[in-house]
Amino acid sequence: MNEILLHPPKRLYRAARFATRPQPHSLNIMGFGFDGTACFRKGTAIAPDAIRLVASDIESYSPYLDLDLEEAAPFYDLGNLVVHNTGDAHNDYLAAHGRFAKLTGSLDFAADGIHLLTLGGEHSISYSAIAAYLQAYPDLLLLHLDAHADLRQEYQGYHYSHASIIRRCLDHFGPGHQLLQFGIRSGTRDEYAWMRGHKTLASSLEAFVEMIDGQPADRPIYLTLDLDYFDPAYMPGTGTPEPGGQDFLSFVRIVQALRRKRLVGADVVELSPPVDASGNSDVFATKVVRELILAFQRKEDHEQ
Ligand SMILES: [Mn+2]
Repeated sequence: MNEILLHPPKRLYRAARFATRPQPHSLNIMGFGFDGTACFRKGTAIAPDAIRLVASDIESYSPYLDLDLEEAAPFYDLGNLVVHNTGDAHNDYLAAHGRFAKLTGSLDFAADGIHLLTLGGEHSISYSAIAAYLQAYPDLLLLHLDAHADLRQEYQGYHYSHASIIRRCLDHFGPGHQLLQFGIRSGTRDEYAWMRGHKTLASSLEAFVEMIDGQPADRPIYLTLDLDYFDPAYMPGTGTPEPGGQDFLSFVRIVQALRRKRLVGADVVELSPPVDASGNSDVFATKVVRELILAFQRKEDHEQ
């Protein structure tokens, strides 16, 4: 009997079509609600369905991009990867990662034009998709928006921890791969020394957007977005909030720059709906996801 890899969502993402495996030359949304290594405040496991629920109620039109989900190129909702949170975080993650690999293993991400937008879950889930993209694209640019450097070798005994996700991705880096980070405002002295040494951390929004603008138009870009990139004043519903963060309009600037480039994959992680009982964080995160879905609609040179 074939193992069940995905559960259909209770409700489809607004305007999306249902599919049971990633569709070529299209954007595919998939929930990955693993939160086993979360150390402080859990709850990200239910974020994918919380975002789908809010997406039904907010505007489908983005005034920032002048695009509407209802008029966008067809995109798909694959539902949620089967995840068990038994308390044995290491093996739970490896099992879920194995299901992701089974789901995507036969696909050629580059040749088939597989565009994945993964909704976490805690940040460790990003590893599954990023490792696949690094393998598919030897010149991938990895953009990392986060409050935390996530460069630890391991954290609290976990090799695949939310606090070591970028380190795990670096394990797969080849000579053509590149990491650029923005929003980081928390880490160890060693992590900061590494970022300075490798010049991965942009010093300002303007510098970060310039770095995107300066990329070749056909270079594949993957964006991993930990929602604690945003200031907790706007986005309190995350496990590890950090003051001094960015606002929504900073993200709009980044998305506008990305639309002129070649975004091939992305993930949005660390929304924890139970942490913010007002529900405002769910709405904020869903607006972020809307902009990101629309960012996959590439802006051609002839468009103003
Ligand atoms: Mn973080």
